[in-house]
Amino acid sequence: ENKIALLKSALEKQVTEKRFLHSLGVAETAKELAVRNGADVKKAEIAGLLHDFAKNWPKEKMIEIIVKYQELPNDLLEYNEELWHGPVASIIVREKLEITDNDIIMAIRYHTSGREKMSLLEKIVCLADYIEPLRQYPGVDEIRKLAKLDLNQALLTALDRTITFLIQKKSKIYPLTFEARNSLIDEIG
Ligand code: DGI
Ligand code: FE
Ligand code: FE
Ligand code: FE
Repeated sequence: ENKIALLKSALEKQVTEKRFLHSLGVAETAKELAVRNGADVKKAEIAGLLHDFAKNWPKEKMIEIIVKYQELPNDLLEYNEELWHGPVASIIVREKLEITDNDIIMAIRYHTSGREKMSLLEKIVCLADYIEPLRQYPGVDEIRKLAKLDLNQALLTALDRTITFLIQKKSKIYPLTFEARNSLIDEIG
């Protein structure tokens, strides 16, 4: 409805065309996953739509927000800058777009890193980001298939892929990503 339309036009001004189309895909996919897994469909749509709101921001502007808001861990700055835009967006949507729902804010905040004991909405947004229709990488179709069967298994496979990819690149890995993975394995049992 109207609120979503307003959020879409706000997003369109912040990100590239490509990133905007990706965000629309994540919103749609998050809605589908919410229906299938019994989550709040409206919250999934809003979090999916806004998850990459700060993706195209300059590095300096992101650092400013991370330093200013103590609720964001400063240790983020010691890791890949790809990890910064979710935490930054989680602050900006609250301050500038009046998103007050904490489930939405946390799903945006942790969409890249994941974390221990992720909420259902956090899992949905994180997974939707991996499998929205415009995403292409080796193995994406397997994760899309798994997502129709088992949210936790699909997300575990997606995190495995990211961790493997980071190891191959000799990159550092943010500890929350390991915690997300360990925690999913415990949940799957
Ligand atoms: O913003 P998107 O491109 O849609 O996707 P994203 O927010 O999941 O960010 C993806 C990139 O972040 C991904 O290609 C891997 C990179 N990255 C760098 N360090 C880490 C990391 N991802 C995780 N999960 N953990 C890291 O430590
Ligand atoms: Fe992202
Ligand atoms: Fe801080
Ligand atoms: Fe994304």
